[in-house]
Amino acid sequence: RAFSIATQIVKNNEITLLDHTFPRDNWTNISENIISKLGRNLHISPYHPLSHIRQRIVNYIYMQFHNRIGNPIFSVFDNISPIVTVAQNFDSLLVPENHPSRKKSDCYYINQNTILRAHTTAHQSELISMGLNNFLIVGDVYRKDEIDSTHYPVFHQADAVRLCTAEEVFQNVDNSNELKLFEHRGMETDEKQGCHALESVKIMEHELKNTLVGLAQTLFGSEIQYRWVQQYFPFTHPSWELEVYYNDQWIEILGCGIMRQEILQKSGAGERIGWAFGLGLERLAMCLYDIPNIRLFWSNDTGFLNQFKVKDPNAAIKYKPISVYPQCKNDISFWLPENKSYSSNDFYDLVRDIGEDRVEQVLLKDEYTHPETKKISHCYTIVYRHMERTLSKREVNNIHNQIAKLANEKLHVTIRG
Ligand code: FA5
Ligand code: MG
Repeated sequence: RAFSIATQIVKNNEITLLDHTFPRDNWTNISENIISKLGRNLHISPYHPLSHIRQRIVNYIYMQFHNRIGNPIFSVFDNISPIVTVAQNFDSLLVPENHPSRKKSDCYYINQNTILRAHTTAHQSELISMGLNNFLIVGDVYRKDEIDSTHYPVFHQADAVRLCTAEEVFQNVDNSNELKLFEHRGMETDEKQGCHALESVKIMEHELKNTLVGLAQTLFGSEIQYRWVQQYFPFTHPSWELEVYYNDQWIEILGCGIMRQEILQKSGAGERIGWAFGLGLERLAMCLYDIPNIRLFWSNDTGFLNQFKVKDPNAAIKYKPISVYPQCKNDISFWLPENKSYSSNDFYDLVRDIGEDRVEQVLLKDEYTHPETKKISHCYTIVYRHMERTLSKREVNNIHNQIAKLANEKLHVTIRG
């Protein structure tokens, strides 16, 4: 699997992340551990549970919003660098200068002007400035936070923005000419911003909430219990959080609201009204797959990853806890017999026979045909792990050698090297 590992080169007063070099200053507070997470891109790694969730959200939004000939109207951005300016992450979203979310103790600063985004909302105003009206942003976000089974300093979010003209907002209303998006000299209330006409806000709120309840039902089933909770965000008003009842508790899955008109105005879309939401992928995945600890998403352990190795992102998967004892991987390569049939399944059977439950996984790693002799070679990785104890290197080697010996005798393969 190819993923690029971020490199840190500490030279004088510089820091290099994802191939870009930044000056350090007294705001720099990014740690080695965080740096090692840059570029992992779990949300677009094939078969990763977070990637399945991303795909399900994208599919849902594509299905809900399409044009007359059925093409999706949302653009999806899932590969924007998490390195953003402080202006993108906060100022563009009207977060006040003294807001606690800006604190050094809450964010990872690269320097005073540059930060690892704390939410994918950081990109919304620049994408609006580019002329986009309907888009999704999915990516990794970074926050200094407690570390327990549901918190991790890196997690993943999906943000959506939808901007509508008056014609779009009132398209299903008869005699809609009297209805307006905006109101002059209006007052801000709990229900709306001063500049907005209540009728346009209510229609947008309705579409937003319907979309999100539909998403929750698509993921969790149509019987899922949910509730809306009033919330405050500097960049939306009114604002809400959606909570779902799962495993005997209410879980906050997302924040959303009617976008502050000032953001649209500054980004050249002042004639439209917009809604936005932001949700956490880990939280959804932990509920859907019964994943007990958020750290597992970062596991390279095939015992974890292989449980999600399905093509269909909608597949119902329930995670089965893997043994806590360490894995030991050992490769075996052999030439297949020339005049006899061979099937990998026979080999798997033989491995199971000898290794019993000390083998967790066997993977066909490589297949190769010799250009001249046309002989075929297979290479397998055997993953050893006992459920109740740590296997010694010697014990693993004994099993491995016996597998090689019996594969040669019974399957007529020729062990290489
Ligand atoms: C935000 O980040 C807003 N940007 C969301 C938003 C976007 C609101 C657009 C309005 C319009 P919040 O900090 O609540 O809000 O995080 C959003 C979601 O991310 C949460 O509902 C939760 O699902 C997830 N989340 C937040 N913190 C964590 C964490 N430490 N670990 C895992 N998931 C988290
Ligand atoms: Mg929240």
